[in-house]
Amino acid sequence: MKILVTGFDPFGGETMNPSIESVKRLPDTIAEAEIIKLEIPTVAYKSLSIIKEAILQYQPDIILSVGQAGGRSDITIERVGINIQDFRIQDNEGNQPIDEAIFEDGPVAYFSNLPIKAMVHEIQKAGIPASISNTAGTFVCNHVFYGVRYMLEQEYPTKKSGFIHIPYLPEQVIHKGNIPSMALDVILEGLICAIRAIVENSKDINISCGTIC
Ligand code: PCA
Repeated sequence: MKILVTGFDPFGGETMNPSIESVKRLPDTIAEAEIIKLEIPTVAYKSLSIIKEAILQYQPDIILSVGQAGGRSDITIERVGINIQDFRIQDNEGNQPIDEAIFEDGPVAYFSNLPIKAMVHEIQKAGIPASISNTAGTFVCNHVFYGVRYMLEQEYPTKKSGFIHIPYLPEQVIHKGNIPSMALDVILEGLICAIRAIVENSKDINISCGTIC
């Protein structure tokens, strides 16, 4: 099995992005799956073209994207990407779409087709906080999550994809006040657990990770 794992470059005035920092430190093999690591720009559509080129080049079975969710306290496995872009800030090339569809002819949303509950469970088993998130936001992470699902549904229906958001690194929050962070080693271990769960669970497990408002 081949898994393409993507991480973003820094955005929004940050000098680092924990997603590419952790992705580039992943081992080359996890649970016998080959791990291909790719940096993508925090830029609408360009990020998707770069992922598409990598799919053509490496033919991965699974595409897992990782992004920074500053302010979240745990590793969150995203359940759903929505067909909207409503950027609160400009992306790294100055794009700021407001209430525009990502793909006009796409459905309103796509669910992840990775075993999201098994991923949460495996991370928690390692003593690392993790949960399901029901929103990937409306910025470039949601754009990539939705856009990759759209591409796979159209062109590679046997391939699977999903998205993980991770907290800030400790060094990013020194001057931010009361904002949570997670050490790089812990994030890295969490990602390895999530990828192991993907390899070992072709179907998801049946546990509740739901929320009541
Ligand atoms: N986080 C942003 C985009 C890039 C990243 O790492 C987001 O959550 O949309």
